[in-house]
Amino acid sequence: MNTKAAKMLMVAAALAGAAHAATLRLETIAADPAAMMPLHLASAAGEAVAAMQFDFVFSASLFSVTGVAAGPAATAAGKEVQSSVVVPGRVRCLVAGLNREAIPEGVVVNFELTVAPAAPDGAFLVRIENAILADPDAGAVPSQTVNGVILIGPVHPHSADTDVNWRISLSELLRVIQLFASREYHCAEGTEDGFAGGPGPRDCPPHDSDYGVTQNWRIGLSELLRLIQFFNSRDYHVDTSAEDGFALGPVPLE
Ligand SMILES: [Ca+2]
Ligand SMILES: [Ca+2]
Repeated sequence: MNTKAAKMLMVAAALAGAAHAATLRLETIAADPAAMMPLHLASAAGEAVAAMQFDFVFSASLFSVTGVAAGPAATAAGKEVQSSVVVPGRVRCLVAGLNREAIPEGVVVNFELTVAPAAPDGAFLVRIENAILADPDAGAVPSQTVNGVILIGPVHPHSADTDVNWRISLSELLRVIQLFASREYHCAEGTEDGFAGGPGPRDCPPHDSDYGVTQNWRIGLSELLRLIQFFNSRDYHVDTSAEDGFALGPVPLE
């Protein structure tokens, strides 16, 4: 390897390391008509986070935040949460304390949300923006964020999306190809998606890749091709007007 290539590799390694020092992650939760959205902190080994500031962003026409409370991870480190509404749909939060304690991994903040009475059924994005994380010496800790999704009404993530990240991964696609190849499938508690190949009980809602007029406890070729579209499009979202209940593209804010 020449020196230039080695240098580039070192820079790439440093960037890769820095990009994942800490993660702030929201969840996919159902709201009917209120819900608690937890914000999780996960840190790379040895990376201490002593304080943080961020904006919690959501659609002001769909939701209101009725409470912002410190989670167990913040409380364990003696931190308090202060919040203020910057504009409707944007709550700025500060998690800090008069100490140098590192916040352990876990739930840092719980957001109490209420759904507006006129909100339509669907799945809608909530996210963290402008995150600033600090170590005990007030040095910046690089962070990444994972969006949350709030489900309103009888909607759900696609059966194939077993890790519920609103993307169909290769392994999730391969799982459905397995069901496709086994000709028919049935309900099976305890499996990754609640189904198994072959004949058996059909006492659960069918797989989302088996839908519409071709809902027959078999994954057909056109049904499989639909999932391959989702796999190729990076992400998918709920679309209550679509035949299978889903569409290509990211989860909308409203
Ligand atoms: Ca997934
Ligand atoms: Ca079918």
